[in-house]
Amino acid sequence: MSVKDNEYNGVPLQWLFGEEKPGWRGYVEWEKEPEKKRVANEILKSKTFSEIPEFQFAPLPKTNPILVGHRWKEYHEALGLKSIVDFSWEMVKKEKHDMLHVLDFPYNGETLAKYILGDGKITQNRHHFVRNHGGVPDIDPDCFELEIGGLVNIPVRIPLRDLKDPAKFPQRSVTVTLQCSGTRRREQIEEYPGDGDELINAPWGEGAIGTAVYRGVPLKKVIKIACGGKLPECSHFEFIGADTYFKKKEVYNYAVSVPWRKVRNNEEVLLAWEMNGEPLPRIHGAPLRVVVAGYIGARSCKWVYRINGLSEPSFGPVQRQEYLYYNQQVFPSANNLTYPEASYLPSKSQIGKHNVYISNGFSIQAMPVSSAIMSPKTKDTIIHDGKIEFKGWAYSGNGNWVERAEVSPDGGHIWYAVAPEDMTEKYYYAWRLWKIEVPVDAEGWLEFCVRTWDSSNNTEPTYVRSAWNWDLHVTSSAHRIKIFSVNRSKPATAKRLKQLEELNEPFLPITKPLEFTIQKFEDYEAEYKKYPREPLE
Ligand SMILES: Nc1nc2c(c(=O)[nH]1)N[C@H]1C(S)=C(S)[C@@H](COP(=O)(O)O)O[C@H]1N2
Ligand SMILES: [Mo]
Repeated sequence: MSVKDNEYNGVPLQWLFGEEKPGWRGYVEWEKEPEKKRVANEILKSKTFSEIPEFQFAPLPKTNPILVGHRWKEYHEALGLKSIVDFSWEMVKKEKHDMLHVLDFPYNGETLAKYILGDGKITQNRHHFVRNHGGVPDIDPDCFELEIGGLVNIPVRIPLRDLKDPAKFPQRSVTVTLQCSGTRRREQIEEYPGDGDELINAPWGEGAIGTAVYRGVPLKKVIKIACGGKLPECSHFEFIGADTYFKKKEVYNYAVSVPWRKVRNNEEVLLAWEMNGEPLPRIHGAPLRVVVAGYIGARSCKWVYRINGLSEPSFGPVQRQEYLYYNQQVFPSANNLTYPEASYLPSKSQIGKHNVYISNGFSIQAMPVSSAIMSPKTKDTIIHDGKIEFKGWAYSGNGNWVERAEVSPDGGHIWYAVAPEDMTEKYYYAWRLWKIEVPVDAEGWLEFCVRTWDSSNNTEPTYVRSAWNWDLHVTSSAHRIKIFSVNRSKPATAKRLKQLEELNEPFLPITKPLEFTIQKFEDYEAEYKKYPREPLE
């Protein structure tokens, strides 16, 4: 083999991995082209790439983008696909506004707290979070067709205009919260760095969640009307995206699957081309994406161009090797077994991250109940009059709706429930935004947390560690913040603030020492006489 820049055995890379079909830029077919895949893997394995930056033991940089995706850019460049990298960033600039860029490529961006709260129950498209594992393909909707095959009665190709024709397929709009299962992963990283495989690209805070009204056709109807139904042995539907996915220096198309039981529910699995009444943005999967209501975001495949009926879950690494929920500590019964004799049964696996097998994790499909405080922010100083207002989101997956959100002023013993009128309306598949004023007496650093109850009476674990897992997914423990309370309803505090104002001395930041003497000597002496420091004898 000879690999030179832009050439493999003398063949230009653009011939090997160039435009697949007219109007389909940035899409390379890997799953149906084993030879192409083999060549790409050979090229990738022959090269060295930038190290992944270490940020887990150190705090995350305060830059925006927080992280720069050198490695994924280099993977694309090695295959002559740099134009995908450039196009993807162009789409960020064109379709997104004022995001927290967690990683520039593959692009991962969080919605800022001010928009989660300010946009209301529906997040504006330009503010909605984005989670990409690769580049953004550039597919002309007029050239687009969806292929459906595998275990269905009639394999078909459906042009987008037919799919969008209401005379052919009935349409539906559904209000759906998409949440990345990595949301709030940062809390796990900060406390227990070094675990998890996938988090290097997405050290999410609380903003990897958003709600939109998607319009499209239920997948169930398409299978029934166009394919004449599924075959009896078909139990999963696989979705394949046009983007390129890299795993351990091998290429794939993004592939995931959901069970037929899920698809059977018309409003739960939609093939969507519209988001909040506008054409689906490219960065969110145009021309066509899957929206799986109530499941982790990862199943809502963007740029979907092929759907396969299968007798078991997809073999795509996203489905089989990632988005798994591992044991925290497991039975040490297999300590004396060595690889490859070690049993892969979870009950025989060993303690420690380094001993884990992929087979130890179960696949995360439905989202659990979770919530976050979006205002105030941790480490804020709040000057108040005996009450502090908190605002945030609360969501539960699997068609469970949010019944109640509660804020605790003492780390999780006492809970104040949000009044029903202070929550946005209930939806089966969407969050509720909430606000509450909590009475606060004490001053100084206080810890507050939120938890939510859903319609199945599920609630959240109290501490991060209670639900910590090796893959750092589903951080669903009560979200905690520390704030510095300054209670102006206390006469002494009101007086001190007034005094500072008169002296033109700023109170913030609280780390700044006061300039003036805090007690007059005469007052101190009078107090001292009343309550002497020393014993009488
Ligand atoms: N084709 C494809 N689909 C994808 C992804 C991807 O990288 N490629 N990311 C998934 C993940 S992990 C999430 S959380 C959601 C995010 O959807 P959004 O970017 O529209 O918010 O898309 C999912 N669908
Ligand atoms: Mo995700």
